[in-house]
Amino acid sequence: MASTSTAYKRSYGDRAKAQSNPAARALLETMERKKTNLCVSVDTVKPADFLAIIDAVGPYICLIKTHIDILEDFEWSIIERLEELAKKHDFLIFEDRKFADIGNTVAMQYAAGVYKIASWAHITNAHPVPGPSIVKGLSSIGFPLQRGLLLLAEMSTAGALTKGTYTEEAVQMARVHNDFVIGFIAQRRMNGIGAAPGEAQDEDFIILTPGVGLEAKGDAMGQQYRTPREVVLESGCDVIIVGRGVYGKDLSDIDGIRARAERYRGEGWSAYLERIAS
Ligand code: 6AU
Repeated sequence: MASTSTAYKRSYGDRAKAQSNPAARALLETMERKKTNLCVSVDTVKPADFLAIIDAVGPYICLIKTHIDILEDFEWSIIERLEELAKKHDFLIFEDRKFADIGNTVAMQYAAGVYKIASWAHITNAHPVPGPSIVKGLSSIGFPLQRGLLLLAEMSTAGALTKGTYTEEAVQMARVHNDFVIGFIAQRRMNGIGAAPGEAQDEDFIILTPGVGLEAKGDAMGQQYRTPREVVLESGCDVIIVGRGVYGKDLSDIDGIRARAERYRGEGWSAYLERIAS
């Protein structure tokens, strides 16, 4: 059913105050402070490109999104450099790991292995497909470290199975664990979905939305793009996640990358201003 919560019409800074999870609060505060709802997804293979792009887009973003397992020649110094850049430019780190296994396994994948994700990523995400045990497993590691989790309630790709009761049950799962689950990867506002009338009136999940592009409508592999305005103003999402729209085809064109980050930041922020003014 439709949401009665109007949290999404309030300012990010105002919403930060009501968040109990430290990662959620820090994200919303960063958005307010830096006046940006842009998250750049740096899906590059070479560590040098990865770090150069992050340094270039840093001033325009609230969050950097990584796929750490894409990097060639991974070494721990990349994480140290990433953390230095996060401090220098004042942004948070989101590892897009998309955990999808039983609680016991994901707890180990999150804490240990090559990447030790929980030790550096403020936010990570998981598919709700295994049921609540995945949240319990990840929370056993991440909650004590003040991390936050996003559930993938909807995907951006054509033909995605994340719809109907699947999406509804993802929201119910988050509601039960809302100390650790801070929001969703989704294409629209999720507050109130599946709740009984009168319930969940004040809930305020943060919605991070991929599938954002100003030039293309999609790619050759099922990705679908909407504009920042459609996503933030019309669908009530909070953070726009942009990958190729920002880093483009020529990873050495740092000026172009910086200019595109600035453009997406402007588009996302003006859509947000229009939303809270309405
Ligand atoms: O802007 P793009 O298309 O270059 O990149 C979009 C990024 C990629 C995807 O792995 C990710 O967003 N993504 C996700 C996430 C963030 O979980 C979910 C989804 O439904 N679609 C999607 O593209 O790094």
